[in-house]
Amino acid sequence: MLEEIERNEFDHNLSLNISQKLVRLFKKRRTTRTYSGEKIPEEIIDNAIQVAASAPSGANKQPWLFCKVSDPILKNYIRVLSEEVELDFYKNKPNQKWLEDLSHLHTNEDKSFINDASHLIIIFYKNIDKSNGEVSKNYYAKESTGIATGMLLSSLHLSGINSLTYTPKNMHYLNEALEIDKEYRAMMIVVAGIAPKQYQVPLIDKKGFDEVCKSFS
Ligand code: IYR
Repeated sequence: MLEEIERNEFDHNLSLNISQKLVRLFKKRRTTRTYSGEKIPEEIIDNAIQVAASAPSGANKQPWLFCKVSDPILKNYIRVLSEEVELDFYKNKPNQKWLEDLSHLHTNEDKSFINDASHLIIIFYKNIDKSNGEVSKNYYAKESTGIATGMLLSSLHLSGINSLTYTPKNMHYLNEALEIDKEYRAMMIVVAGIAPKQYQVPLIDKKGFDEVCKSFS
């Protein structure tokens, strides 16, 4: 399929065929919260990051930074810090409504997936760039980085890698753990790895096409 796309000419039937295949493939993507410990080749992660970094961005400022972590000691350190934040979220300062909304996912403060996943890809963005002695603004930095994150997830999925978009409520600790300048804000931890063979995803529904699309043709 990818070889055909590379031809770069619009062909009605080919495009239709590919778009149908993509619907089938993307409907199969499910968030994975348990990992087998299997290592993913570094090049697959690097390629997914290259796909993400090709995303469009406001004024082409490319406001993102992708930190990939596979070192077990650093992953464990990030797990310990993440679980502190999650303990506040679930136990010490709970927001009952939020917890109710999450209950069907059976999540809790245990973040063992951080150890078991092959890689963490920690995504940062910055609104202001002060790197060349000048101050320049990054337009739509968060939106642009959101687009890049979607492309990263798509690339991982099409490469056969399972993933999780992990968003602890407060992510400042990631700057400290990775020694990343404070002008960068952490947006998300993309957890990437391989699910255990018997892994069962929670039963969830996606909205129907007519609920998410209004047509004005
Ligand atoms: N960060 C917590 C809670 C959580 C929040 C949302 I929004 C989710 O979609 C899932 C979980 C956790 O990861 O457990």
